[in-house]
Amino acid sequence: MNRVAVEKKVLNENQIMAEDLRERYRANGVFCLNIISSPGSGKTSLLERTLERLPKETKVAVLTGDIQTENDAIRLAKAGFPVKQIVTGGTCHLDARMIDKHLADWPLEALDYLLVENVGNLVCPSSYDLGEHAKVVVLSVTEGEDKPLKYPSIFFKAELAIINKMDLLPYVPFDIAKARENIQKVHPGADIIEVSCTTGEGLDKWLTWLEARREKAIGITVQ
Ligand SMILES: Nc1nc2c(ncn2[C@@H]2O[C@H](COP(=O)(O)OP(=O)(O)O)[C@@H](O)[C@H]2O)c(=O)[nH]1
Ligand SMILES: [Mg+2]
Repeated sequence: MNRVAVEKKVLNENQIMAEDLRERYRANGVFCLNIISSPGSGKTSLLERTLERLPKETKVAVLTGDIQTENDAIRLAKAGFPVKQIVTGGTCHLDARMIDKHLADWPLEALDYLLVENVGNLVCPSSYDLGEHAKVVVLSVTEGEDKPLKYPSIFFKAELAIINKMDLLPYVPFDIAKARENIQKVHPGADIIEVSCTTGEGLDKWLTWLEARREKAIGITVQ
């Protein structure tokens, strides 16, 4: 079998599992987000700030993927919500089977939100459906405003682009207008929110987006 055929087979198998997960999320009223970025853009930081800000009664759980180490799960568990690390052991993305396996002992009916931090990579994770309601891409101002043009697939597939590390904008040659323009070029109409996980700037907007998107997906008003 050649490489293309194998890749197609793997992606088809993933799609079947992703549809199964999607149906289970629907049946249990779970809203699932798949958060993708390069290593170091601030996915874990965004999740840390999100968990700190969500009301304690929110039924949220986090799955965080990495090639090695449990570091991110240790950071995220501090907020007191259920967190599991998925160590891929070399694989550059999460797939639907990994999600299914790590959800095995979590009762989905007890969850409102399932937030998934993908492995740091702008290429591979974009090809793997995890049954999520939406993908979110994080781009930080230290990465260059050209990245949406270089990695169009993930910027096209993500409903929301978060531009992080806005506190560093005065110190780096990052053209924010151009970054917005480049995101819109590959994904006309994409939502864009500028944040700093360090200063907290923009995080209210992100949390408002998160709640509204869940309401849209689940069809109920979150209190
Ligand atoms: N200055 C600044 N640093 C940030 C911000 N968000 C994250 N960082 C730092 O960037 C590094 C990588 O963040 P992390 O959340 O681990 O990124 P991940 O690899 O995408 O999960 C850490 O040292 C964070 O403290 C931000 O908004 N501003
Ligand atoms: Mg991380």
